[in-house]
Amino acid sequence: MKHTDCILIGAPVDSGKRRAGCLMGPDALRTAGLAEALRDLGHRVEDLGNLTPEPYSPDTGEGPLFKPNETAGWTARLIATAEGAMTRGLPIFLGGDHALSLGSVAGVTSHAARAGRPQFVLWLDAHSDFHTPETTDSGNLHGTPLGYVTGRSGFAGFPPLTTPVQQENICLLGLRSVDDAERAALEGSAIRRHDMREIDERGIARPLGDFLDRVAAENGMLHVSLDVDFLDPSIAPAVGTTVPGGATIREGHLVMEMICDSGLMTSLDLVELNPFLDNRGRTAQLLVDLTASALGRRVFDRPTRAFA
Ligand code: Z70
Ligand code: MN
Ligand code: MN
Ligand code: MN
Repeated sequence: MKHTDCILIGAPVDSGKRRAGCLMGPDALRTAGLAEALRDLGHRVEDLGNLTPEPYSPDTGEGPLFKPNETAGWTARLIATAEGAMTRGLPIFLGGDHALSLGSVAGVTSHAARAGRPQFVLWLDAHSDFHTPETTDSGNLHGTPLGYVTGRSGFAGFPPLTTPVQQENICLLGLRSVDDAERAALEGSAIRRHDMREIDERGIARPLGDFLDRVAAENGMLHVSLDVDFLDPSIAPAVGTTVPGGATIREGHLVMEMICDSGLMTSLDLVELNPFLDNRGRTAQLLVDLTASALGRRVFDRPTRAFA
C-alpha cells in the first residue's frame, strides 16, 4: 500500500444554506479520529487547522441569494489553499457545507491545468448542485458548486474561474433530488449522471468502474466530493437536507474501496456534516471509516474484485 501525505484542511463554511451547524464539521471529524485512522494505515498526516474566508463586505440580506459575499470570500481562500496543498500531498477538505467545493474544486483544477493533466470530479450526492445564482430557487449557494466550476454564467462577485472542469469529466452518483432547472441544464450537458434507480438496477460498481477506467485512460487527476446526503439518512442522520433512499453503508464502502484500488484519487471533500443533528457522533464516525476505506483500510490485504 502506497503511503500518502494527507493534508487535512478545516473549512468550516456555513454560508451555503440557511440552517447553521456545518461550521462544527471539521472538529467533529477530528474528534471522531480522522487523523489517527489515516496514521494507522501508514500515511503521514498534517492538519492545517481551520481556514477563515478572505475579507468580504458584509452581506446585506437583500436580494435572492443567501450570504453571497461570505461564500465568495470562502471561495477565494479555498482556491488559494487548494492550489498550494496540491503541490505537497493529498488535500482532504473537512466541511463545512457543499459551498466549500466552489473553491476546492476550482483550486485543484487550476493546479491540474498547470501540471498539464485533465481534472476529473466524482460527485457523491443526492443532489446535482448544478444551479447558478440565476437558476436557484432556494438562494442557497451549496446548490451551485458544479455550476461554478463548469464555468456557467451568473457568478458575478466570485473569483473569476481560470480553468473550468470539462463537463464529460464529471460523474454524479447517487442522485435522487434534482430541481427542474438543474434537470434541464444537465440534459443539455455532457455530465455523466447516475440516479438511484440506475444504481438499483445495475449496482453501484459498474457506473463507478466505467468512470474510473476513463480517468485512468486519460491520466487524469481525480477529485472526490462526498456529500453526507449521498448516504441514507438512517445511517447518516447529521445532515440538514435528508433525502430518503440513499446509499447503504456497504455501497459507501464499496465506492471508497474501488476508489482506493484505482490509485487515482488526488483530493477529497467531506461535506455537509452538521454535528448539531448527529446521533452520538455516528455520522462523523462513518465519514472517518469511509475515508479510511478510500485510503487503504480493508478486510483482507489482497483486494478481491468481482467486476473485471
Ligand atoms: C436544492 C437547492 C442541496 C445540498 C441541498 C438543494 C441543494 N437543489 N445541496 N443539499 N448538498 O436548494 O438548490
Ligand atoms: Mn451537495
Ligand atoms: Mn446533497
Ligand atoms: Mn432549488
